[in-house]
Amino acid sequence: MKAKELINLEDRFGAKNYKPLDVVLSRGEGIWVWDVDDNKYLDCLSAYSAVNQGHCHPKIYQAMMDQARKLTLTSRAFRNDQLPLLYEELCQLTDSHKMLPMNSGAEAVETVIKCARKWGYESKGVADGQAQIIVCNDNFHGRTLSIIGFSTDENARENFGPFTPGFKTIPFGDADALEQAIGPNTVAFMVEPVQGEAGVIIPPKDYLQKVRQICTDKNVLLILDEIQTGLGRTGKLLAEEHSGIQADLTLIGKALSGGFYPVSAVLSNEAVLGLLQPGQHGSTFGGNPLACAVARAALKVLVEENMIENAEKIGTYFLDQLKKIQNPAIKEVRGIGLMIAIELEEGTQGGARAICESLMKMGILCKETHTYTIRFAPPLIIEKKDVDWAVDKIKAAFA
Ligand code: IF1
Repeated sequence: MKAKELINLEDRFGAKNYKPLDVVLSRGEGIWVWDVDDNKYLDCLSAYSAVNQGHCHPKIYQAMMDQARKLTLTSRAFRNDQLPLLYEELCQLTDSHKMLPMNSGAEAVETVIKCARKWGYESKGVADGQAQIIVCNDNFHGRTLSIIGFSTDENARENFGPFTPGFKTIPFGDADALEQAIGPNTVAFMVEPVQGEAGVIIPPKDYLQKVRQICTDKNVLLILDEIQTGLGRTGKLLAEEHSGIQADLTLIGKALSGGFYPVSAVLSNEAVLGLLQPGQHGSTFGGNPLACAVARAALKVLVEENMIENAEKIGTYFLDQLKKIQNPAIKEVRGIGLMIAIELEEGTQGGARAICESLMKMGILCKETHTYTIRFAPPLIIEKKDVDWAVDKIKAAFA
């Protein structure tokens, strides 16, 4: 079927909760994707960092096929032979004491909210129903009701209320604001190490260290949402490593499956996840053997094929090359690892969307965030020659 017909079907039968570029993809391999007319594109979005390992990685594919032939789903009413291995491998890799498997990122966030509240009541001694969690302005943690309830993006919230109480927002990157906001009922502070949706906003260098100290001093859990920043995207396995700290609870998702399957997880120290008792949380698909086999392979290739080191090295190179582009429309180029953004001057004709549209015509797929920011987040296996090719095109798109 031709692109136009497929787009028409989508417009007719689909909810319009997205405004995708009009490119209809049908195939992917590594850093490349192809549309239905066989045009080839460099993927500079990586499915919002879910395909860090590259499209259709053959080893993840093989693990998925092998497992799909044997056993896909048992429910957690029974045990399976993959989950314990994922537990062990992931906890060892991330230096965690325990993990809890879910499916989507938003589910991991919901899970951590439940766990943090439970810890607040049972360990910290907060009075029933009073637990408060502090989050940041311009946060992005997902789309469920409780999560959008503490979003500061009006478009994400409008007409979806009433919302879950118990959240307070403070400015991002401001450790003093955290210190002031913490009260006796505060159980946790949840933050993205680098804000993704907000436009790749990197906090001050000592921010996470300060935040860690404040949380420790005030007996408040530090929750890092590494669903986007984790698993190599910023040039470290977890972005917290840039600051030399450890969160009490860490959320990962997206690239945990290399894009094959929705898999997410809450990582924690013993104290928090250890509080959950049978019947208090779960999911039909969470921890299923297919998901676990896929996640095990996705983690293995990420480490064994040195994708994390590559993200650091090529990310630095990509950022340097982009910084060299001279154009009055460019306000700032910023990034960490392969999480990079170009912010345009306010009022630039057509905004970031126009640049994304031109880049698409030149064979690069990327996505604007807000009106004036373009994000570049290719799979972590991208090489220098591909970056050189891309930078030439990006230069041309600005010219
Ligand atoms: C969409 C952004 C990326 C996330 C963090 C939790 C979740 C996400 C830090 C929820 C999800 C996505 C979802 C996607 C757009 C996207 C995104 F632009 F909104 F910020 F990646 F850049 N925490 N991020 O970034 O995970 O439930 O989706 O699995 O279309 O909403 P999810």
